[in-house]
Amino acid sequence: MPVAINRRSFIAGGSATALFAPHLLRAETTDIPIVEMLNRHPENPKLRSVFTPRLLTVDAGQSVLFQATDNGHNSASVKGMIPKGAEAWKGKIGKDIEVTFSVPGFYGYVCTPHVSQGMVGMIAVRGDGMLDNLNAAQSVKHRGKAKGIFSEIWEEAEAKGLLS
Ligand SMILES: [Cu+2]
Repeated sequence: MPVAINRRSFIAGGSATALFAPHLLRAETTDIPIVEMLNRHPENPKLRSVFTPRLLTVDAGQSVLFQATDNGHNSASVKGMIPKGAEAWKGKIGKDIEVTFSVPGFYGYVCTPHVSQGMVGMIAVRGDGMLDNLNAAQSVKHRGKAKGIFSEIWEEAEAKGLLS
């Protein structure tokens, strides 16, 4: 499961809380799942430039935080790989970005500088009409290693029963 932190309490808690009880910053949780942007995969350091987890399932209306744990990465939705009516996003390099997923379906995204090295991921958003953009999303062509990684992600999604 992704790690979740309570960013609201971080802000609301202010510096006094941070000074006296820094552990509290990580102790509370919310339901905001996190996708980390990393230079190396935590379990397989040979894998460079990865989103972890690269496939995440949420419910419609939930937000996801793409966290710039390592520098030099971003998260940007792929044209043709998000549902109709959904908003595209493009994070700044090295910055966190929080995205709310209102429309059910499959959202493919990439790291702009590392897409050809296979730094890609997907958010599967559960809800009515989730499968509506499946064919369109799977039909998008990819370059370099992105092609193979997206294939693996679709296989993972299939194995999790998300595609039927
Ligand atoms: Cu990257």
